[in-house]
Amino acid sequence: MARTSSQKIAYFKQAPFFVITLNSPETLNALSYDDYIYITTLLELSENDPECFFTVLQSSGRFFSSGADFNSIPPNEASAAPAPGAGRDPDKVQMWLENFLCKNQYITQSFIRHSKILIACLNGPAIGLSAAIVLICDLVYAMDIDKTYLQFPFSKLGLSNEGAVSWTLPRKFGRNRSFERLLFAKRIDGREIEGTVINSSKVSSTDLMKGAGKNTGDVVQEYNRLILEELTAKCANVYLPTVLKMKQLLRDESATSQMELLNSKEVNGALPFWIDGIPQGRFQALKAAKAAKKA
Ligand code: CO8
Repeated sequence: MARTSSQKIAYFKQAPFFVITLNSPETLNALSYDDYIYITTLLELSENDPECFFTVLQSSGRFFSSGADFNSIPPNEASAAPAPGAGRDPDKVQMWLENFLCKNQYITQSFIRHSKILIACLNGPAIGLSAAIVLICDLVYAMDIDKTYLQFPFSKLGLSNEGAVSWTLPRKFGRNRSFERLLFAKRIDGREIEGTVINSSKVSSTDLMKGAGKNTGDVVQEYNRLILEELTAKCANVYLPTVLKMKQLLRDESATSQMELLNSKEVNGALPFWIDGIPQGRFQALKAAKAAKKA
């Protein structure tokens, strides 16, 4: 039986940190819309807790997150593209407004508007919407920079930019390089974004691997614990309300509004693809390819 979002995603408070942990390594932490929306409710818990100043995203297994769970995407129906001269089926427009546009925009918006310091601790690669969320984060740490990458396979899936990458990626990675990686769904290796997206930390994966018989699960758990320890040490003597003021200044209102505008343009731009059934078909093909590889 499919696990519920609250079984796949854990959280705890260790003031000043509110920690959210993705816990479905068997799918490389793929997330359905229900899961992403569940995470937004956890962001809200942190937002409303005066003892929490940092919201920390951690994960499990080999990947931080493989993005959208292809098992959660409804299958493609017969080609829904309108006949020449005919309008789109209003039921389908309604359906994909509810199933894609509202949810995707809301999820991204929740991260954009989060006022606590958002931190991603990458135990491995992040893909798709999850990678876009990493780019919204204020601080990003990587367990092993050489095994870390971000990838946005939107073009291959018949999607368009989402998660406000149209704003975040060019600013953090450069305009023309962003074009190349987004248009052709090419990976961005950890080393390429070291110092710009990925912050340095003392926790080293080589040290974590020391000791016989350690599996990935143990190593990632240890990493999650140690990075939180390092952050706790960094917070010593920091007057915590100042960090939230600094976030307001570093991410000023005009930047936030631009991100929101692009979030809105992104989902409106991709809506016709969903109404016409393009991503559904491509996600089905991806799922079938994975099943064939396994057989
Ligand atoms: N969804 C569901 N299951 C997945 C996913 C996924 N996205 N990714 C991996 N898995 C599963 C595999 O099926 C496999 O399961 P099993 O062991 O039962 O066969 C297990 O995780 C391990 O995966 P692989 O064997 O494929 O591991 P590899 O190391 O060979 O490959 C990859 C890792 C490269 C990540 C590969 O699995 C892959 O390409 N996955 C798909 C990634 C992807 O395209 N994600 C979608 C991104 S687009 C996006 O996020 C925007 C979505 C907008 C709509 C949002 C709706 C929620």
